[in-house]
Amino acid sequence: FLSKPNQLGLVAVGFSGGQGKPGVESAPLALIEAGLIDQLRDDLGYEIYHDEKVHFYESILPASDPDHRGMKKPRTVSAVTRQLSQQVYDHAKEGRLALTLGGDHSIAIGSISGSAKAIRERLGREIAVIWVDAHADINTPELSPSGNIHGMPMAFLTRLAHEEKEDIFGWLQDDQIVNTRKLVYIGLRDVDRGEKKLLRDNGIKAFSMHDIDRYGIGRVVEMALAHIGNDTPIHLSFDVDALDPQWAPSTGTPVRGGLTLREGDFICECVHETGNLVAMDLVEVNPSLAAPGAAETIRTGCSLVRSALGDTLL
Ligand code: 6HN
Ligand code: MN
Ligand code: MN
Ligand code: MN
Repeated sequence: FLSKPNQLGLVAVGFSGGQGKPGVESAPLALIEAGLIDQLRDDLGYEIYHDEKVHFYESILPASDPDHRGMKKPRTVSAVTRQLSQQVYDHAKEGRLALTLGGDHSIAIGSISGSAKAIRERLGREIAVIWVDAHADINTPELSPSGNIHGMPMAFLTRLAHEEKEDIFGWLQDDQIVNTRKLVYIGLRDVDRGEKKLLRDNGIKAFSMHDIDRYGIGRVVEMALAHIGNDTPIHLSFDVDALDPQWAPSTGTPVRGGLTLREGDFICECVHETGNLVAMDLVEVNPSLAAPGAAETIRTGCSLVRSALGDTLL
């Protein structure tokens, strides 16, 4: 599905407004300083399209941003993701693989809406989303226990949550929306009550840590890929907290009992092997949390991205 399989469009998103803990905005620079871009260019042979900056979107942030339907910083997250949507769209429409380095997971509202629209226009196809996370991030504003929008992106992206106000995600158009049948989760272990009901009522496919223990990661990935179909463009949205805190301690909402580094890399490798990857997010690395583990978490993040882009296969 990539018309230029060798070209990678990178967007570095220094954004933390989808949750309350500062520090996650510094992850893109930390990943780049750890050598990620050089590795993708020199070791994996990608031609990298990058504007050489981390975006903080200062000039488009609203002056005042009161809560709305319980959401915290709704206009800020909306404005940033709307801009990011265009940035990812611009890469994906050129046939490049679009890599978004976050930032908290609210930014997936931008990256996924952008790739969904570009793939529809370029190929007339719906994308599938593989969401690897300890959390389902599909709370509607009313269901959310926290009001943090990083727990809501899949609700807005599937229209399970909808808001008319243009400046609070009302900008999301039909061609930017994801079909619930094309969404699959891997790694879940901390899903809110309301989210569980949403997943059940809408028949959304989800593989929890329990499923991974039962079937093994190999069969789980096989089943996940079978669910979306073997001829479907894939957007991989990878929250580093899917991994056990042992491998990724520096993240805002760590949950014990997660994936090993190898299981995480394995998921990414299998997605790469399909040849259908069109976009990836790597989010929720927060170097200022559990600071002694920050270097390890950054290394983990780099490893996941490299694996999804074709490293480690012989
Ligand atoms: N993430 N379900 C919780 C909430 O506040 O909605 C946690 C969300 C975590 C989000 O890790 O990207
Ligand atoms: Mn950039
Ligand atoms: Mn997440
Ligand atoms: Mn998470």
